[in-house]
Amino acid sequence: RELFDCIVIGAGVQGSFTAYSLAKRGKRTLLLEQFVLPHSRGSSHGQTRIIRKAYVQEFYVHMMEECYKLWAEVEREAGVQLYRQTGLLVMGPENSESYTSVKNTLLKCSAPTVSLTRENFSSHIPNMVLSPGNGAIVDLTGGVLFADRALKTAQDQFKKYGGVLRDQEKVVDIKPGAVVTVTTLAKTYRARSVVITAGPWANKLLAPTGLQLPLEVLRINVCYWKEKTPGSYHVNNRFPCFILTEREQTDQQIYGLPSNEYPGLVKICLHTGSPTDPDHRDRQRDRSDVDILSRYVSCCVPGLDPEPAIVESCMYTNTPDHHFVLDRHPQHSNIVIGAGFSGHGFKFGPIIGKLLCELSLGEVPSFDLSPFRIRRFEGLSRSAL
Ligand code: PYC
Repeated sequence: RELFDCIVIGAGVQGSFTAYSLAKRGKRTLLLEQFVLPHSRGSSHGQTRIIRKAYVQEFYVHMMEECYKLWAEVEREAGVQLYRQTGLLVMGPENSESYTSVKNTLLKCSAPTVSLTRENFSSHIPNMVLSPGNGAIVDLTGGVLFADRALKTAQDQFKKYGGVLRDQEKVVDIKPGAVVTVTTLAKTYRARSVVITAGPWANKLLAPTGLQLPLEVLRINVCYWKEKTPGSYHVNNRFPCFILTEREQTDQQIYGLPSNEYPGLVKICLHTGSPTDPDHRDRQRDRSDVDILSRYVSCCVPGLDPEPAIVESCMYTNTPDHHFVLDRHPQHSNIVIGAGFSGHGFKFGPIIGKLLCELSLGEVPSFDLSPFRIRRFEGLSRSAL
């Protein structure tokens, strides 16, 4: 039976970019996906995502500095546009930790920004209201990633580099060893290393390897709101992406993107949801976030109808600290795990792919991965989370 250098399990954005990085480096790589591609059953579907440098932690800003270059490299290589710069408007209570930390980190990292005042806010952002007591700063590097197109591009480039992509092949067993054996519902494969990038299914796949991570899977309501005047929030009208760092003294964030995928509809969502099982996502029907969003839209985005026109769903896989897991398996160093992207991983796809590729080849990773180690969860019991 053929021996692969690496098998990547899960063809979402992180797995697809990992497989792409491996194949680009000439490694014999198999990318496995449980569903028929493309699909909307995981966390990588939809036409758009936000890309930004605006973060509290400097390490994310530094990763994004490299990642913008990698996105541009993929765009050049494939001859497609994946990123559109719109700016990212960051708003939050002026003296709150959440807002001031993002602002200070942007300034400390010399990211290009424009600070807005209450006086000039509406001349820059005509169709939004800055809540009383809130500050506003624009991360000029922020913008929209064309998500579906990015995912397909990573997979197409992977195949161009000689990679093998098999969809509709659910993995049912992983046997660790110097050569790892991966069994799907269709076949058994062997590889020198395995990368698990299975999103909400990570713990189900890790079970046979004796590891469980403290991951919480949430179902997210992805809400689209109708413009009262067509085009007023369109990307061509220079409406930016935005993030509200906290809402009414809760740590809940709200984010929005200019209208793009559905003509006349703007995506505005709460950056959280309700616990779910990824195999039965649609049994979770909590819509309390929609009420919170309706109130926000009616007061702060007055050019939109305050009832969502479309509600789709997606999933987040959260770690307790909302930082990613990018590490080797503690007992089996040739099994590498990329998990827990906690609803903010898409924009990092190309750099995460590069790092997971380096880990799977036994190399020293090109970024300090200490914030992303599995060891940080020691002492946390999974049931307590
Ligand atoms: O990381 O910017 C982000 C984001 C926005 C919505 C979900 N994630």
